[in-house]
Amino acid sequence: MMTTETIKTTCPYCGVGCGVDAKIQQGNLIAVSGSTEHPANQGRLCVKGSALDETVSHHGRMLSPKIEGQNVDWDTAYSHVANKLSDIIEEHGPDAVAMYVSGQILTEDYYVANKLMKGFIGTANIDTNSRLCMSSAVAAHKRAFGSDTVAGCYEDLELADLVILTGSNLAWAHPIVYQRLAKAKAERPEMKIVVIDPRKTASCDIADLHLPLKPGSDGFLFNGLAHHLIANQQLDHGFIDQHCEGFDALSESVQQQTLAQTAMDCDLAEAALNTLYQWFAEYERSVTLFSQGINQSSSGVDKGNAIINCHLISGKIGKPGATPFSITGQPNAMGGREVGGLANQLAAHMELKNPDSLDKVKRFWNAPDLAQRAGLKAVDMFDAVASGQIKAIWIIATNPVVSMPDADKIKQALAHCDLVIVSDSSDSTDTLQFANVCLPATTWGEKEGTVTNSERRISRQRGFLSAPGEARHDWQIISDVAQHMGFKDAFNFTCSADVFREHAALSGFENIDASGNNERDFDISGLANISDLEYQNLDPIQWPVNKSYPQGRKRFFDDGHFYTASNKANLIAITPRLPTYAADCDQLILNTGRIRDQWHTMTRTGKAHRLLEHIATPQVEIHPDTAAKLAIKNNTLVSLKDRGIEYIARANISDSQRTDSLFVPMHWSDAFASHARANSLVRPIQDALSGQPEFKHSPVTITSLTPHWQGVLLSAPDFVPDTTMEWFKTPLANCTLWELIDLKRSPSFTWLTAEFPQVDQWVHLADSEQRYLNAAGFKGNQLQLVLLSGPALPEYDKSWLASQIGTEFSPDQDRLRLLSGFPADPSLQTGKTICSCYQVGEQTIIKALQNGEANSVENLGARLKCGSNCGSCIPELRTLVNKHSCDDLTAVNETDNAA
Ligand SMILES: Nc1nc2c(c(=O)[nH]1)N[C@H]1C(S)=C(S)[C@@H](COP(=O)(O)OP(=O)(O)OC[C@H]3O[C@@H](n4cnc5c(=O)[nH]c(N)nc54)[C@H](O)[C@@H]3O)O[C@H]1N2
Ligand SMILES: Nc1nc2c(c(=O)[nH]1)N[C@H]1C(S)=C(S)[C@@H](COP(=O)(O)OP(=O)(O)OC[C@H]3O[C@@H](n4cnc5c(=O)[nH]c(N)nc54)[C@H](O)[C@@H]3O)O[C@H]1N2
Ligand code: SF4
Ligand SMILES: [Mo]
Repeated sequence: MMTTETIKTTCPYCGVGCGVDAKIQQGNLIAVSGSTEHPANQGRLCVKGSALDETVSHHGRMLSPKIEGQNVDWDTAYSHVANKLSDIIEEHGPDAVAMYVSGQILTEDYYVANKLMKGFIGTANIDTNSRLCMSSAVAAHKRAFGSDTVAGCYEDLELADLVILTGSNLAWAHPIVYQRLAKAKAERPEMKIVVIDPRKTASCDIADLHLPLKPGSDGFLFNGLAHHLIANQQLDHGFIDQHCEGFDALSESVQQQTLAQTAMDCDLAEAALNTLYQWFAEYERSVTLFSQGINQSSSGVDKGNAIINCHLISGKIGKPGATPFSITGQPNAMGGREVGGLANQLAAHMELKNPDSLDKVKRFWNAPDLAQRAGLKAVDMFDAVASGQIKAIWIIATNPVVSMPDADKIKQALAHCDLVIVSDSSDSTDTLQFANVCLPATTWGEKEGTVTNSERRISRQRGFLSAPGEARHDWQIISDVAQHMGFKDAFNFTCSADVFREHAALSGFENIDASGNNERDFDISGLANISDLEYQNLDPIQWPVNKSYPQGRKRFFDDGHFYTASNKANLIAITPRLPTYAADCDQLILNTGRIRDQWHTMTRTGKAHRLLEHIATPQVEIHPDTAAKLAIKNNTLVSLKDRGIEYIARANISDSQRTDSLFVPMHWSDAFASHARANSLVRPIQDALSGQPEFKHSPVTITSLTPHWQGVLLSAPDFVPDTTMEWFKTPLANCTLWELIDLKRSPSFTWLTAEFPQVDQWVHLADSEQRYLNAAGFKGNQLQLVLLSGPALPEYDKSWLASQIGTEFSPDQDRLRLLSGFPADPSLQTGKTICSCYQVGEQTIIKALQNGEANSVENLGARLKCGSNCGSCIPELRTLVNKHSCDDLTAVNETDNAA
């Protein structure tokens, strides 16, 4: 019998940091499930976590180091990189090189990268994609608390009487924290949940109140709340007096921000806003959770402080169920902050601008050329690449050609850079197209190390799969290059545990203030001496871990001690302002963000077919009134434009949108669509304090496109669309689905046959004007491809048609049926997939509801299994239940009785 081993590891996607039990048989990952004992998820996994086993194949992996496209061995690659970097440094100084890293590498990788750049190369030109993600929250924390501290923990959301989600679509972006919240709400329905988001998102499913505020107006809203608390004397005077500074200035600054004024500023109904304010004043236990709707803004830091102010003046911090909560996005956004991965940080929560910190780190690292001042932040860093000031950039575990604002400019910058080094696990990202040197990295399941989640909990990622080809661990690659550059001793690490111990030791190094307290919040010195075995077995633990908190600490600031010079928190008087660009008359506001089943630039989730079922092509969400005004119909093609750059996707008409804005997913890259990199449109506006880009607010125009011809092609053989065509590509299990669009002409049957020389039998239908072309191609009797096309996008049953590819059709079978796009038996139609885990389609669900076989999310789950695994689709199931349930529940009752 084959033995199965279970390895405990951590999910590589979002900042929830769920524990994953990986089941291994003969060196292969055969299944994943949620670890029941992991405090973050207690056994649950969302749809992305549940599909991890589908993403680990070696297909599409980078297998060998490459210089200018040629495979080389590691030694050659190391020498090449080390020599080139050393030459550039010698000629142009250390600031001519840069590193751009990611909240998706492990703490050990991150630590080594930061040490090499800041300590040994001697430049702080190392920044990270966390600049795009958390830097506003970091800056707000530091201004208020004197340290970058997330005060609370997930349990606080469950304990709270009021949870405000602002700028967070928790249901899709942090599904397991959302499920914990939904469960708490189900158990205590009197608990209040408020969503503040210009869009009505899936998170509104459990909300008592949704405030669709004017985009970017959160600063007004939270200053209005501060005004309300002050005007109504709903303050914690004791806490303000003993533990806060700046109350008078804050009071003064919010004086004019009355309810009536705020309702106008935010374009909200006064009564709704007042409800929120009264709840916040009334409930001691209030949590305000914020994410990218706050951070990714030209006033992101101020918005963060406006939120924190309200918690401080009402004493709602450091207590069970009471905290401001900046939730982290990436699996190791928090770890990156610990090691000081941002260009304006040092290491272990020390500051580049503090001479005492510089002295400590220099001595600890024995660093000859420690950087003395902040480096360039992401947007400025790529500008410096474009201008030639930076001559070499090493990009690790991030895909800036897709994820940076003004992304076409990033392409140009990289194209002109002398030396672009890219460490990635995938072999074909948009960024790799610009690499002079490609370094194959191991990834989830292969590497060993730690990540820290949103509640400061450090968990182990464990390796259980062998590295594909020549791939190596990031910490190893960086250390090897450092050694080749001559920094032998400082990078003499033999395993990730070595790196971790050094990182832990630095966190405790001279970490004491005049009164004997920790000078810095981040201190895991309690782990500095762990053995390799203890590291291997390390259980999830919340920092700090030191003499005072050997088992970790749930909440900070419960003692009123802050990390400022006075040990008091700073109340920050801000001047709220709207985003930099207001849309003028023919423009709309472009908002961008996440969808449920995709992760960032899709290099990993794009490999899991079931994750492409939910939303397979890029969509522009648009309000029905806006669409009507512009004569845009649902699911037709639209073009978004700004600065002469065009983006093409399909319209998704939805009243969840405001009339002044559009929403597009951030995920699509040149690998999945011809013109759907959202960031080509996004203007590179940054918050002046944090440098975080304003991804949620760019002006665009939208027009409807009328294609001459559109088709769907399901093809097992490879296919490359003509350059004249627009296209969307979706890999399916047994073939690739292409949506093809030609704005000017209709391709002919001759074109099709030339594209697929391997096909030896065709059935096809075309009209005399060549506007329609439906065809199926066979090799022998095996179906290779089906094309359905015409002036409009053809209707067809995707699941059924895809299931036919690769099957045998003898000539006397109904091959023409394929050209209709639908099965002969209508009961075989399932519609768009709603539940990705069990592949349950919309039509199946609607049928069950209309027939009275189910009338709730729960009995849909009992009947069809949908929603009963990861639960990510429950908000959508509830929408279908509300829309399609029938009054006749006989069938439901019969099922219940039978069960
Ligand atoms: N499925 C999935 N989950 C993910 C990720 C992923 O790629 N896919 N990525 C992870 C990462 S790195 C991150 S950072 C997180 C991000 O998690 P979230 O921040 O929750 O996700 P977003 O969709 O970027 O943005 C959240 C919401 O902000 C709203 N918003 C826009 N403008 C404003 C505004 O002015 N005010 C307010 N209040 N709201 C506004 C948007 O409409 C959107 O619904 O998700 C993490 N989880
Ligand atoms: N318009 C818009 N743009 C955005 C956002 C938005 O909301 N709107 N959000 C921003 C935010 S919050 C974020 S966090 C960024 C995310 O943007 P990116 O960081 O660019 O996105 P990923 O696709 O996660 O890129 C990770 C890369 O690392 C590779 N990789 C995976 N594992 C490893 C590993 O172990 N080692 C190495 N070396 N490589 C590995 C993957 O193949 C992939 O190419 O996008 C930002 N951009
Ligand atoms: S919520 Fe989902 S994506 Fe996030 S860590 Fe948990 S399983 Fe992974
Ligand atoms: Mo992020």
